[in-house]
Amino acid sequence: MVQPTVAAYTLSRLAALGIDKVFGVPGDYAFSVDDAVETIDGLQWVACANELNAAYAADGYARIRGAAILSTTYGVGELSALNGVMGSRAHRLPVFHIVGMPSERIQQLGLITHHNLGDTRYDRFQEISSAACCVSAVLTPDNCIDEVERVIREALRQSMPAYIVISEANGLMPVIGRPVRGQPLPRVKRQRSDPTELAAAVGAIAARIAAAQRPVATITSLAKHYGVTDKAVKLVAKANIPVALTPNDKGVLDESMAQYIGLYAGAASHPPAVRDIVENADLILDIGGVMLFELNTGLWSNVLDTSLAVCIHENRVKIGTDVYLNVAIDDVLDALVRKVRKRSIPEAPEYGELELTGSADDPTCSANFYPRLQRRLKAGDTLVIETGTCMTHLNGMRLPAGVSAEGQGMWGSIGWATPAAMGVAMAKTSGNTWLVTGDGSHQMTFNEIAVMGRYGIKPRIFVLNNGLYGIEDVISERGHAYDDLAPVNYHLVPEAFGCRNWLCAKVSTVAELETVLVDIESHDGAAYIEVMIPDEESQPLPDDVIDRGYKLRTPR
Ligand SMILES: Cc1ncc(C[n+]2csc(CCOP(=O)(O)OP(=O)(O)O)c2C)c(N)n1
Ligand SMILES: [Mg+2]
Repeated sequence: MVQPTVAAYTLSRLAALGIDKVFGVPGDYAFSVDDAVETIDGLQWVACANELNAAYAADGYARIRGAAILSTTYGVGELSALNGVMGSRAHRLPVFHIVGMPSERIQQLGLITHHNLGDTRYDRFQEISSAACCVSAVLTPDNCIDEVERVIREALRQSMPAYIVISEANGLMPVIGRPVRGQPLPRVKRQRSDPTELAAAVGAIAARIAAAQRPVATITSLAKHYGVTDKAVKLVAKANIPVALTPNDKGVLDESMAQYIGLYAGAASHPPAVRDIVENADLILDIGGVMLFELNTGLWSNVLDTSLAVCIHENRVKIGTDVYLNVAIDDVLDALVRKVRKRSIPEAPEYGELELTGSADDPTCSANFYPRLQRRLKAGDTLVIETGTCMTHLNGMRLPAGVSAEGQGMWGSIGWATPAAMGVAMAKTSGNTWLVTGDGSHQMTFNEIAVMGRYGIKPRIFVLNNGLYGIEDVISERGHAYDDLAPVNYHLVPEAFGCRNWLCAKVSTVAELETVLVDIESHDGAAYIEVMIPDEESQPLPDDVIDRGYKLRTPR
């Protein structure tokens, strides 16, 4: 058998996980990788508009498929991708970032090359790029097979990005040793448990569940990215424990499930009764590890007694001051599903569809847009939510049965959602991808629309045009010129970017919005709708909230 090259082997080993796209921008140092993609069956290159977009797209893809490949070139390429990869780290997504670098021959000869700082130090970007990853490796023909196994194992074990460096010369050389075949991701066991710790942890959790009078559970996006949402859902459904999600975890479960009660975010919970249920619970079963950052807790207004929490992390369980180590989350959940008994479930607070407001001639605004959007989402669809005003509306909105959502609340890098929606749409095998984004976020990365058009994907995109960095205007007091945006005619963008058969429209009234929502249903192609939102909607928060949350009086 002919041995594959280092580049081809690495890619095919990653493809064996079930990855079928490489998001990237080519570069001369990365040609061995770029060329190899074309030789691997089932792997398609997606030529992104820039490396940051490619990283965001890979992030979106990994949310659906469980892992993704990102390919950039040395220095200029990898550094442009860094914000996106760091976001994948914050949101616990295994994105394999493969970077091409100058050949070892150039390095050994001490030659000076481009994309460097005019000296002969070649490894300085490795320190920077690897900071966004949990594992990294510089591949050679001799170490390739072992290192690729180590990198995959660790990225999956920690559910975080990995940084893989392949030089132009080494990328073209055959690997030495016996190639590993690999398994599709759902069949990979990410962590193994210590049996004694596992039995002790499961026994302790089961006892806490059995003793609780008012338990509540939460399932986080880590559970989803670890591929164990089904097990977590089975557990809370079997034990009949009410489940709340925090904003950062929006979309991880089917919100039509009987046990779902709504969004918990301290004083910003929705419906508001969720706050009482969570804060009066005598057991908080935290599956995945909730993040208590300010945007997830209504500006730290949460009042949670963490001694009542049972936290099931990917490889440890924390119950009050007891910590159980080396207990894999899938093993813990499987064992608990077998052990728990059904209990009666308290009545859930009222949490249904948003009220339909507005009549035909009314100008479009948030109050009449979101209820109409909610009624159009169907089972199997994914809603991609950008950071900004729309996130506050969409997080509180109950998703219809079978609809999932993706957001980036924790890292919150605006511009993420547009390329991420592309990655989501490319990863999904059925159902529609809906994107809701503010104009300020969208203008950062909207050149990815051209890439969507080129590859023929069919997202349904809503750009909310208020001419403002609205949410910043709200939290910084209104009227600062730095929050104003250029007056872009967004609905003309797909045409300019060469997208064919896209349904494009600008809607300013409720009647126009309703017409376009109907038209989208029967249109076999992408849709791109610019929805005008009055800037007066963005009213500043009370001064004391601004001060407490964002200015001088943040908590010490
Ligand atoms: C990369 C990045 N730069 C800046 C910010 C700060 N920021 C957060 S939200 C926001 C404004 C979003 O405006 P837009 O997308 O128009 O949404 P709106 O609130 O107006 O609906 C800004 C600038 C950020 N989160 N990420
Ligand atoms: Mg805006």
